[in-house]
Amino acid sequence: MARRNDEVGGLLQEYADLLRITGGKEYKARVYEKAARAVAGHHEDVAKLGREGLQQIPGVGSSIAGKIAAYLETGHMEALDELHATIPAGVRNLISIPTLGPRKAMVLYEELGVASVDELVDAIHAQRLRDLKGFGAKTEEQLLRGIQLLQVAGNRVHINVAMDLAEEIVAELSAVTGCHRCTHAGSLRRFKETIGDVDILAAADRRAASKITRAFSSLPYIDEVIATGGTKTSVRTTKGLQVDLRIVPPESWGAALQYFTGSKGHNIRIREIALRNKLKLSEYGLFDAETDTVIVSETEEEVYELLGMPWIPPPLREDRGEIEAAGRGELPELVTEQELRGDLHTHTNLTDGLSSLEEMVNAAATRGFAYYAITDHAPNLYMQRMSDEKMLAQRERVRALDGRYGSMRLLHGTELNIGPDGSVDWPPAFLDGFDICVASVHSHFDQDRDTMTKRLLRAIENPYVDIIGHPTGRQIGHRAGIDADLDAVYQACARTGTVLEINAYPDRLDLNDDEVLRAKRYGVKFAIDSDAHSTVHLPFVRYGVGMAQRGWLTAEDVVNTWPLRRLRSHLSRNRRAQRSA
Ligand code: DGT
Ligand code: CA
Ligand code: CA
Ligand code: ZN
Repeated sequence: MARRNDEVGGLLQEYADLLRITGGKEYKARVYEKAARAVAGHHEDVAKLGREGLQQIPGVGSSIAGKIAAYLETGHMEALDELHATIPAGVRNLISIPTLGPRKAMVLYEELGVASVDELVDAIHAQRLRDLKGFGAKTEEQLLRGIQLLQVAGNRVHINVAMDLAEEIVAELSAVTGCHRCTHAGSLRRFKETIGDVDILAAADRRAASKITRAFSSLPYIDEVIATGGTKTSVRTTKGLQVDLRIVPPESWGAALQYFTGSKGHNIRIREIALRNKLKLSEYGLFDAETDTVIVSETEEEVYELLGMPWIPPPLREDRGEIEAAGRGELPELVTEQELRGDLHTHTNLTDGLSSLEEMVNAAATRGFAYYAITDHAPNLYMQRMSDEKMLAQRERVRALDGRYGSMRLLHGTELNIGPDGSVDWPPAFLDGFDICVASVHSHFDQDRDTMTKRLLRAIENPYVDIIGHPTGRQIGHRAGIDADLDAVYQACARTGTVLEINAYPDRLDLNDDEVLRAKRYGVKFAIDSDAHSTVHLPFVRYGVGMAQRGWLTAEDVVNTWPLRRLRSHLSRNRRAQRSA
């Protein structure tokens, strides 16, 4: 079984939400919310800790530890069950709508009986909200916009949720005797930012196929078997995610993997090329179009080769010019996770991180990084209570640790806040003390396009700003990105050498592939960063790499694949110009 931390963290968060909705004490809700984050970000599997061990997690006291232990033992959290009995589950879904808080959700439920997002939409259209205190035409408009944002995400899940599940299933099925190969395909293999359903492909002969199907259908976290035949089975997990399993004979593995990886658009083009070559390519394999005999294609490489092309990496398979590029022998040499030499945006528990400086640096060292930047929040994010003294004291600790982790070097940085007017937290003299500065928008997301563009341009022009963090500020399924003239932003970044981040945190993935492609055309450089708030977040960079690959980036485009010397000289060029001015 995978770590159960996210599951337990999810329950604690749900408890906090329901406490708020039912008008419980705010401080109590905050205690549970804090515990939820701490549990989810804790480096050890909560299922292995026991009551004593659970209490070692910051923010988890004896009462919460007791609840978690009981849940892990019985599958129930009594206090949560009690709240569930008083309030329908759909009411909690209401507060996932941006701009709808717990108090308003309760009013909607108590006054109008609204207990789901759909019922809320109906109530808005019937203008039933107008008579409620605290709701008006403007609220209605905001709510509808928020709901739209939710529905664009629809039933799709964040990529890490799908990946964790897929890797667990692949490990289970690979262990079945007679399973030749097993892997995930579909949008997950292409590293799309959200995943509709998980596609798993296995290669096996007939006898093993039924054993694999049985193993699949009886996995503990499967709620319902939707359909099952000889080689095709679809299930739904307890969390509501659909998983499709296909089993093919080993000699068709290459063709099947190609087919089920998609995208549909890419496959349509590939099939046309096959036809022109008198070949038939389908989910059943690769065939000679005239004799209908199967052509053995145990690997995807063979399939693409038969079509006269080199193998195309899955993240490129979106019919965005990759087939033409492959035909010309001009596929980009995509950046890989192994090429990343460092992470340039990470936090510690000095601000809102969960792990200590030492824990983060230790974990970074085990990833084999050549350099690692600590970039805690700056003072203008008031709730983090940063001060000059704290920052300088952290710098001392960083300097003292530097050199103790083999050849890995530490950079002391910060994540500045881009103020409403484009200014940042500290004056130049203080900024000059940092090795690296990320700057991000953390407030005033609703500024008009013109103001927002000027704001970003001013930050980009600031010689101390090295990287713009999560440039659009979007949160998948939760908050749309800012409105700005991004072409102007990309142009300014290319001119000043200011780096744009590909924030790898799975609910951000910002910039995304479309924007990366667009920015690259201006000659922008990128940084793939985890924005880790815990040691367990450091591996998220793989999703950032996936996004970079979908944006056709090579190592040359990504500054944190560069050797430290080159990186440092790039970062300091604007500052040098500033000092000599
Ligand atoms: P998703 O699940 O919405 O995140 O996206 P995909 O790409 O995983 O789509 P899915 O699960 O419906 O299908 C998996 C792959 O199977 C898809 O990427 C390509 C292939 N496929 C599915 N339906 C068709 C089809 O009608 N024509 C062709 N050529 N390929 C298809
Ligand atoms: Ca899929
Ligand atoms: Ca599917
Ligand atoms: Zn951050």
